[in-house]
Amino acid sequence: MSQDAVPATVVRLDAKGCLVRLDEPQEGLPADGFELWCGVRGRIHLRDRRHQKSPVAVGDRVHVIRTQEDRGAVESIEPRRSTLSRPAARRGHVEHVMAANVDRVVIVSALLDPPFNPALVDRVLAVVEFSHLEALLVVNKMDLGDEPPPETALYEALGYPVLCTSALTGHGIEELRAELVGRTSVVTGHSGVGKSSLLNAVQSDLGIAVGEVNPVTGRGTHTTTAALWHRLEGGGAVIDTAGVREFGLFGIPKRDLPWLFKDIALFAPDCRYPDCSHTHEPHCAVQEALVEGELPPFRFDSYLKILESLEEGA
Ligand SMILES: Nc1nc2c(ncn2[C@@H]2O[C@H](COP(=O)(O)OP(=O)(O)OP(=O)(O)O)[C@@H](O)[C@H]2O)c(=O)[nH]1
Ligand SMILES: [Mg+2]
Ligand SMILES: [Zn+2]
Repeated sequence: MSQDAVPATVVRLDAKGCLVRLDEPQEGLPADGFELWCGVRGRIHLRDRRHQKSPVAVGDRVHVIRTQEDRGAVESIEPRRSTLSRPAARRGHVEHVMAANVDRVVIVSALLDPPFNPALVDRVLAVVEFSHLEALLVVNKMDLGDEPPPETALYEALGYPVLCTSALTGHGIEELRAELVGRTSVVTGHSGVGKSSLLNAVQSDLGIAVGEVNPVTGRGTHTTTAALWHRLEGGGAVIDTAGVREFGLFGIPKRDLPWLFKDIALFAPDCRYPDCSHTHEPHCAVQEALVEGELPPFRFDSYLKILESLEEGA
């Protein structure tokens, strides 16, 4: 590493390169000396190019040098302590690291508009477990009804905290702020559930663009198009991401899946076959739990859908 390389965090990526936030300000740069657009040095580019969508990810800790007045270069990337990944669009074998060095994944749903979708929550939870991250479930738009969706009681029973919010009325925002400050979180969920609106409510100077929900399709309009890292007052950071249609699972072997569903993992040790897939085998404790009403059908449905989508031995 060259002598004058300075530490920074990657805050956004685009075709031109990456925008970093320097730990210490330097004269003549935007955002009071903190922001610098950087290219990525050739040898970093060559690193694992076949398997990674981009050599750097939002949230990466890097060292950069200033190559011009308003331009720099990423010299090195520190090892990541964690990642949230999904398969790259149209190239399923390539890893798209949505966020690096995060502690927690905030899974945002809406009570309505768009409707609550436990299948998406279950997919993200499986990735959270696989990646050894923490989860926080947020049900936003609580101003549109009285009761949270019934599934949330089950998630709480499994040990996943659930927070009900309204970015519109401010309900639950103080609690959300308390959950975010002091850690690094990445926020995910369908388009239009209010991810960006919630972050604006938590910290008014973020000024993130928000968009309408399409009244015909009931879906969001994909307003946030790329992941963006924001520093929080009081410490910590949050990465807002583009709304997902479906959350793909990257690098999860089929045989691991039952263990990523905390409730299925509870019954699975009592199955006759240690490699039971819980789909057709005799003496399957998971199937028995389903019949006895001890395992909610929606969770088993989510498990089956994911299992079908995972390639054998992938
Ligand atoms: N009624 C109600 N509407 C909300 C609430 N939060 C956000 N909205 C509205 O929902 C729409 C989508 O909000 P966004 O914050 O852009 O949603 P997003 O999840 O960031 O969407 P993408 O960036 O497309 O992924 C906007 O019209 C918001 O005003 C809420 O708590 N209640
Ligand atoms: Mg958004
Ligand atoms: Zn079984």
